Amino acid sequence: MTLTVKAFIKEFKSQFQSMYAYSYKEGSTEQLYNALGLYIKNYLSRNWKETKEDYVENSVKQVYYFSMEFLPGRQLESNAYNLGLLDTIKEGLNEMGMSLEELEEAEADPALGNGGLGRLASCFMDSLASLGVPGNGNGIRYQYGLFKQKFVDGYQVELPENWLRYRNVWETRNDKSTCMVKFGGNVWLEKNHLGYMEAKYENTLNVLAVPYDTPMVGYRNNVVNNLRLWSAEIPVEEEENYHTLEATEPIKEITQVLYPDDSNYEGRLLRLKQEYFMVSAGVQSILRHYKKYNLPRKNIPDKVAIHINDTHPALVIPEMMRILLDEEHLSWEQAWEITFKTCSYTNHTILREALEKWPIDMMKDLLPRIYMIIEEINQRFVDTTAPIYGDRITWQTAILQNGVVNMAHLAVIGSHSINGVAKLHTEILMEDVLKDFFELYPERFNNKTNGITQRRWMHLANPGLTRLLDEKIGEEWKKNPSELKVFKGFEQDEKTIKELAKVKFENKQRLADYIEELQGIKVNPKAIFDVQIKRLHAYKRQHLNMLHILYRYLDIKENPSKDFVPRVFIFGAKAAPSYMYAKQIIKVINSLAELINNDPDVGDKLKVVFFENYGVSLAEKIIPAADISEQISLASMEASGTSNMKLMANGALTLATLDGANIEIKDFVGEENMFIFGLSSKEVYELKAAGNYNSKGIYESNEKLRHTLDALTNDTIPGLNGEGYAVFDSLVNYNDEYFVLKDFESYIKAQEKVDALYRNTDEWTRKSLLNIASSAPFSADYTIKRYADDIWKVKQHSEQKDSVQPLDE
Ligand code: GL4
Repeated sequence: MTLTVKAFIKEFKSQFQSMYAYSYKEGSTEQLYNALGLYIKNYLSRNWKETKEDYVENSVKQVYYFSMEFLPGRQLESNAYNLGLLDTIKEGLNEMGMSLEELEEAEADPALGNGGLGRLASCFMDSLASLGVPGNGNGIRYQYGLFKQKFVDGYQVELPENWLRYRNVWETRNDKSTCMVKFGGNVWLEKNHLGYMEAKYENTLNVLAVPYDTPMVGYRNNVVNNLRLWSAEIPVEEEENYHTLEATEPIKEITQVLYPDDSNYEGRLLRLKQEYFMVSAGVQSILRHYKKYNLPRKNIPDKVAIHINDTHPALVIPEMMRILLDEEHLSWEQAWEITFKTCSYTNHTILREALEKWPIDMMKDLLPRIYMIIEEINQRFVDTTAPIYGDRITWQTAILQNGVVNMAHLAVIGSHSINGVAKLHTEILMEDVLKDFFELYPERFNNKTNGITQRRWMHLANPGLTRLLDEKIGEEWKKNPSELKVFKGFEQDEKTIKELAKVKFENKQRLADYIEELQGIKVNPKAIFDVQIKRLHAYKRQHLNMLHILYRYLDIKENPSKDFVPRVFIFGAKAAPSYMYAKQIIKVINSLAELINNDPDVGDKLKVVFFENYGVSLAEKIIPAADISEQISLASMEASGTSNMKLMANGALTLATLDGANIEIKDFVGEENMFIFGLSSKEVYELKAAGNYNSKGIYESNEKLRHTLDALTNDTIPGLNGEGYAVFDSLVNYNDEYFVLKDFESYIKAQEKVDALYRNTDEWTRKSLLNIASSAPFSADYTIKRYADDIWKVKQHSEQKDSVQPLDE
């Protein structure tokens, strides 16, 4: 039944009144938002319930995506949209004198992740539901999300992100489904009266895991899947043992705060607690739910797939073994076969410093039973592998090495599938990072290039473009993104080109207004909007971008009469709080921005905008307005990237190294429709192997570069306190780990090509059109379809079964 505007108004008013006992006319924005959110949640609750029941009644196989991070973004508009209610609600609100945009600003943007990895998990949740794939998320309900970033004098300052301060209307606390998670103490095995070995525990810390469930709404298909986030509490029956507030700390802290770094592994006890807490609660609740299917335990892999999102949840493997051995009393061989067939693992990074390795002593103390099981997994692995492949490879691939538990090795040994997140990344895993494992288990390796949901990143973020596409190619692309290719047919259509340029201009105007409102900087919407939005990390090379800006600034100062194409450089980036170098780069960019934005000689030719607190909501504002997508990581370092896909889908032209998914972007849109520069991954490997890179030599021999670098240390940029020196030093005196200087020249040339092309608006827009039309392969719907078919073996289970056609690549 469709909802009418009239019915919506009536129901909304009564919803509001039942919550606050006064008229909506008196409500604050927060209250109105809460009422609307709960109204939508009530509306979808029937589908939510029926989806759950349907899965059990039909004994369908379900996938559980285990991830320490999710970045869902605001859910009001997206839920209303997927339910098909958006227009009705907008109209109804307008009639009552409100606007959806205004209410939406009251919604917290749950920052329960660091960046790409967490956002990918949420794009996947959206696609699972929209494809009608029975899929669940499993994660942590952090009380504090990723810190709120502020700039004070250009320096990053971190503030707590208390996203739960006001109520979270989307979640449902589910006290019926709690689990108990045990830490520490002593453990031993004992025969029970039935003759089974049983694990006995004493002096454990018992933590109650309470699930909070959030609906994941499919796109117009009546499917509502579940995202389950766990919160740590004191078990009710043990409350009397906790006399002081202080005594409750060890429990409360487990789900208090997200670790703010995804590029660097910290061997901290609390993080290990978080990982096991989430894993144990998740696996327990899955196996409990499986009992509803009334099937033998050996059939678990036919009904359950567990996905390990990076190594953080890799303890799923020993935890599942523990339950099957100690509680279900299966033999090791039976338990191992079930576990191995159930689990699959994605690697998301080749950064060595991000690969988790837990000290054995820490693991033993915190998780004694789990450690025993890991030891046995390791022993059995060594015993079977050594006679066939020899000692060297066995030693290199063992789980226990040099006093640590190597989590990637555990994940690989215990999973039937191992995948990377872009073609190049998977190749690097096979040839370098996990080379030995590729020799042992070639059949387990596969690639699954990342994807994004067009629903959030096009339909909702860019209504202007969406309208234009609907008008030109019909609405089919919304269900079948591959239909976007039809838009290519308009490449030579002058009218369409003009209309597309107009859409982009309006988006830029809107962002320009927002920038002025937020930062007081006036930017010219006719300038090139050049965007780099991602975590701040040396390998992503925001400092290469910065050097180009500095170079350009000096050029403007020295050649006042030269004809420059106006440019606005836009950054969004958080640095891990302990990552000093990244923070120094932020400070340099901010001080440079201050100088440039206030220099009357520069005017409209150049502006630099660094947004504070980059996150999903900001990305939705920036991406539709971008002309240039900066994807300039050192080749081989960025596993995939996903902002590259979002920006392309919104018509930005990609300025990139041949790294991560940039390579696939090139394959789909063609080299002539983007700007490629820099070393290839092969060249990077060769240069590293040769060991003769000499950044100082480049500095000394390249006049342009020297001039630019010197400006970091000669007081050209006011307000710096040594940060310019720090960057200079790392690049010139410490041999430039990420080959910034090596790629500088070719980056500058690529930037000149950008300027030249932008002078020809039609030609630029034509390329922009081709980018949009070629972006379909990056739909997360396709990515999820491939995971579902190849790895999880789960089927689309809804009326919309055939909604996703296979992609003809
Ligand atoms: C990341 C990669 O750095 C990024 O390239 C990739 O797109 C993302 C999702 O696969 O995963 N790995 C880690 S760790 N954090 C990321 O964002």
